[in-house]
Amino acid sequence: MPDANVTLVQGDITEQTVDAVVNAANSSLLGGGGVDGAIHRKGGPEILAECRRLRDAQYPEGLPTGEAVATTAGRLPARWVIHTVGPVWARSEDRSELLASCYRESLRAARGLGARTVAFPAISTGVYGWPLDDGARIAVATARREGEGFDEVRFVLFDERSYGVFAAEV
Ligand code: AR6
Repeated sequence: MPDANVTLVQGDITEQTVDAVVNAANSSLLGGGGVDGAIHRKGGPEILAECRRLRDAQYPEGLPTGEAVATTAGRLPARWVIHTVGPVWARSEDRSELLASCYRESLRAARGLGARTVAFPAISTGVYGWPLDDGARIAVATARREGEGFDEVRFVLFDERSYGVFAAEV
């Protein structure tokens, strides 16, 4: 089976000209720091308004960890933002399947929208504390396995260190 076209860039997820960018959100869908803060700041209030509507209509208890849902991308150069909730890292419990699920469900949502190109940040590796090397391994393996049919599945790494760790997996 041919691998998906998995690529890497060092940069800012909010500047990617792709069909869909993925947001490392939290279950409230109401914004936060890191990638989430940057996406809402640059994308403008339309994204938050749609998140609120989705939350009220479909996720009154919040979006569960490992699931994904799409909104407009507002003023970002992408067409859609796909919000997914990564697991918080825990030493006592293996939550790898939930992290893989974020990538898989985001790609499924992207496919449903007709997206051909998708950009991901390194989900859970910031505020949620996931070790970067393990997060990179799960991210790349899942994108390869689940990304068939996309023109490009791009990982966008904010700094040189995370770029280097992902590069070792690709
Ligand atoms: N573009 C690309 N990558 C970025 C950017 C950016 N603009 N900003 C940070 N990163 P995080 P999480 C990297 O914390 O760990 C929020 O408050 C960052 O260096 O954004 O899934 C949410 O609301 C790190 O490697 O996401 C949640 O509460 C990676 O993106 C919580 O944080 C992910 O870091 C989610 O935590």
